[in-house]
Amino acid sequence: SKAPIRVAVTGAAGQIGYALLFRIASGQMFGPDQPVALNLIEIEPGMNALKGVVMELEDCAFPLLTDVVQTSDLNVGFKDVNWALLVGSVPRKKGMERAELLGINGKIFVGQGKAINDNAAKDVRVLVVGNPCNTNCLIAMQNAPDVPNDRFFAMTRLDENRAKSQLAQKAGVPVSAVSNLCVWGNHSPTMFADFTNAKINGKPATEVITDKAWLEETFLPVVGKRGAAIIEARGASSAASAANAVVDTVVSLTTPTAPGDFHSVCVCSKGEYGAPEGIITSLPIKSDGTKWEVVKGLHLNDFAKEKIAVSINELTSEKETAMAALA
Ligand code: NAX
Repeated sequence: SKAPIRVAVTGAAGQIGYALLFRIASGQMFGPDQPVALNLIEIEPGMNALKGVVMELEDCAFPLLTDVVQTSDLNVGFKDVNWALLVGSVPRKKGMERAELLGINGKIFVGQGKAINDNAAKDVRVLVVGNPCNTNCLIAMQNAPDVPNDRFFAMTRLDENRAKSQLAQKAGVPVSAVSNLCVWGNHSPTMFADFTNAKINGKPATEVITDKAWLEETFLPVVGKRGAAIIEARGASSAASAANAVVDTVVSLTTPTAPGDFHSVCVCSKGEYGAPEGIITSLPIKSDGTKWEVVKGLHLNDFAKEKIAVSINELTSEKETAMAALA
C-alpha cells in the first residue's frame, strides 16, 4: 500500500481548520486510495480545542487517516511533512495599523519558514491561507532558503470560485460552464477577477454577458466584498468555502489541468505579465499533475492592466512595510 502523505495544518483548531481537516482525512484532497497523516499545529491557547477536534477525527474512523500529531512545537509540527497548509495567523484587531499586523504576522511566518526549512520532507509544498497571505507566504519563502521558490503558494482560489459563481448566476448557466477565470494580484479587495479572459461554455464571458457596466461596476465589487458580506450575514468569516478552496488549490496543483483551462494561485513571480520578480502574486496556473507553470499569452486590455497594477502596487508596498517591520 502507498506511503501516507503527511500534511501539516496550522491554526488547526480554528474555523477553517474545522472545515478542512475532515476533507483531507476523508480523501478529498489526495484521492480515495491515498493514505494521509495529519500534523496539527496550534498555539498554546488553542491546544485544548484542538484535542476536541482530534477526538472528532478519531470518531470519524476515516480509513485513510494513518496518524495525527498535535503540537505547538513547530519543529515537531513540520517534521517530514509533504504539504504545509499555513492557515493560522493573527487577525487584524480594531485600531491595529496595517504595519503592525504585517509585523506581527511576519514574525510568525519567519519562524514557520525556518521550521519548514529545517524539518519538512524534501518535496514539501507550502500553501499559505492566513492573511495577509501573499506577504506571509513571501516571508516564509525567504526564511526557507533550502526549499525552492516554486513550492510556495498563497490562496486566491476562493476569490476565483466566488467569481465563477457570480458569472454563472448572471448568465443563467451551471457554474461548471465557467472556466478560465484568473484572479490577478493580491488576495485583498484590490484583486482583479478577470472576466475579460473568462469563458462561459467555451465562449468569451464578455460575449455571453454583454452588460459591461454590470461586469465592471457590480461583479467586481460583489466578488471583492464577498468576504465582508458573509461576515455580515453569518456573524463569522467564511470558513467552509475557504476550506473548500484549499482542497481545490491542492487538487489543481497535483492533478492535470483541463486542456486550455487554468486556475488562480499566488506564486513567486519571475516577471510574468510585468509583475515584479520575487513577489507572491496571483497568476493563471496550469499543472500536468506534478509540475505547474504560469499560462502565457493571455491578452490584458487597458482596463485589466490598470486593475492589476493597483493590486501589484499594494503587494510591493506590503512587502516593503513587512520588511521594515521585521528589520
Ligand atoms: P480562526 O481565528 O477561526 O482560526 C485561526 C486559528 O489559528 C486559531 O485557532 C488560532 O489559535 C490559530 N493560530 C494563531 N496563530 C497561530 C500560530 N502562530 N501558529 C499556529 N496557529 C495559530 O480563523 P479562520 O477563520 O480559521 O481563518 C484563518 C485565516 O485564514 C485568517 O488569517 C483569515 O484571514 C484567512 N483567510 C484567508 C482566505 C484566503 O482566501 N486566502 C479566505 C478565508 C480566510 O479569511
